[in-house]
Amino acid sequence: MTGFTITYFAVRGRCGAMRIMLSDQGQEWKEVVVTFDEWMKGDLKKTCVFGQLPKFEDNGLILYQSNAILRHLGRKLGANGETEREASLVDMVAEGVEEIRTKYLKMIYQEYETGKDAHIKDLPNHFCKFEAILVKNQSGFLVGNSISYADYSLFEVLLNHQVLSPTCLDSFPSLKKFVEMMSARPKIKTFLQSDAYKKLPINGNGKQ
Ligand SMILES: N[C@@H](CCC(=O)N[C@@H](CS)C(=O)NCC(=O)O)C(=O)O
Repeated sequence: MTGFTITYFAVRGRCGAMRIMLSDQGQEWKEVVVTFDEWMKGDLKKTCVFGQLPKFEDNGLILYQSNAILRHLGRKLGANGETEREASLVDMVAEGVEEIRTKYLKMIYQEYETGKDAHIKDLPNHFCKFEAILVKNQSGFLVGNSISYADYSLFEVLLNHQVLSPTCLDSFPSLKKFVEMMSARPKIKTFLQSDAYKKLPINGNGKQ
């Protein structure tokens, strides 16, 4: 077994994509769950490089920043494009995914009541870019012919958006197919049906 440990709150949040990725890649990992009360004591926060979680440990290497963790796993597990050129493209599309995630999280945590409708209305402006990437690439993945950390990241963002707005992918057949394809990967299917996944809320404030 590898020595992966995720330290995080009892939510999917910023660990959603990495857990899906680890599952699909057949990896095992340990979870250290931090309660709100524990976090508020401040001792753990002080030890975190950026004062936030998740914290990820890989055999003595300690990482913060969820996207750096995804990239680390991409490189380590061979889900980072098949060439240096593809790796750069994977980083590019992953940054595009991060723009949607950041916007989503801002809406969820800061303006759910006032900003939800506008967020949903604006989704096509973002989704059309990923639809075009998938149409152009043809393999079903965002870059090249193999799965990358960017695919897991996009998949997780789309799953969350389907909860927010169940019809949000209706005008995007390739994105819809992408979600179906990712959901049908046997290890992802098992993980999404597991209690470990289902018991966790998507976000820390109960909004989704
Ligand atoms: N850019 C960071 C953001 C991490 C982040 O926002 N962490 C939140 C939980 S999702 C946190 O630790 N909140 C508690 C705090 O800031 O005190 C990442 O991607 O890992």
